[in-house]
Amino acid sequence: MVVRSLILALTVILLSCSSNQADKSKAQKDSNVSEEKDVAAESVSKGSMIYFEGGSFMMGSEKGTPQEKPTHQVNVKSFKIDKYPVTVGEFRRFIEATKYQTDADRFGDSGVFDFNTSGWALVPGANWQYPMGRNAPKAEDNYPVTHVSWNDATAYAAWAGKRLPTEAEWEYAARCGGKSNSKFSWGNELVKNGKYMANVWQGEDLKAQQGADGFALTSAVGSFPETSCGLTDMGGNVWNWCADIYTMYPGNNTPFQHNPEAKVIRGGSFFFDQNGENSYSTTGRASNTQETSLFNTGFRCAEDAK
Ligand SMILES: [Ca+2]
Repeated sequence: MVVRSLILALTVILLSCSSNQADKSKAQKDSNVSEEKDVAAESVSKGSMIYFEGGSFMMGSEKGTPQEKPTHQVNVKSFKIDKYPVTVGEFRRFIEATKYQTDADRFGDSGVFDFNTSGWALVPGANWQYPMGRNAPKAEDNYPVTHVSWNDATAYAAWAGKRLPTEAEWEYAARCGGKSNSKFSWGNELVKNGKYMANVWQGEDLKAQQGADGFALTSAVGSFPETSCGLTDMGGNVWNWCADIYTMYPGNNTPFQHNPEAKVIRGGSFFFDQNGENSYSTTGRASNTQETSLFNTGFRCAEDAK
């Protein structure tokens, strides 16, 4: 709860910083993206996508957090989704081709959890290249890009000729075409034969010692075993933005403040979450406002199957 409150507080701060600049910058960004779209078609590999035949499945869970209820039937059309989260190296090509300015760069800071003060901080200069701020090392190219807002992720996807997955597509993929009822995308156990299956937070609180899974922060994409459908990082490492506005499922009457700027995030991350294991399950769900960028949130892309 503490962390959620801090995230919300952070979101408010980010929103209050946005003011009128947002519209101006958005227009500028849209212009950049459309001008450079032709470049993208040739320079971005589409080789690392996994195809899923469309179908219907029961989305959600009766065993998870209240917002995962109720299970309900959903139909998805055939689609492809990135095998890996978008990497720092891939995002760099987008920035270099389009001169796109991320929301974090526009604000001049981004959300990092300060482990010394045990609080979220808007760190000046933190961005996709410097996930822990300018006084810390640059991110390596094969790591998932972070400090990208939903706006940034959507702009990248458009440039790449792709789009963000819907929340239903993300879960359908995590459940291997809707067929798996395992808690996690890789199975039911977090640790198999003494090895962690994902980069997640160890322990019950923020003070817990980290590193048993090999990583205190993000990990290079694909560092952990693939799911049976060939996807990686579908739980832990970084949250994945989805296309949808966050809302309760049909039939869920939990009091809820609708906010069209609150977008779905899926998959959990390396960082502590109040929902623990449920944050990186196949059905776990959360949200952030679309201008929010954090050190533990990235994305992957999808596209319609031709
Ligand atoms: Ca870890």
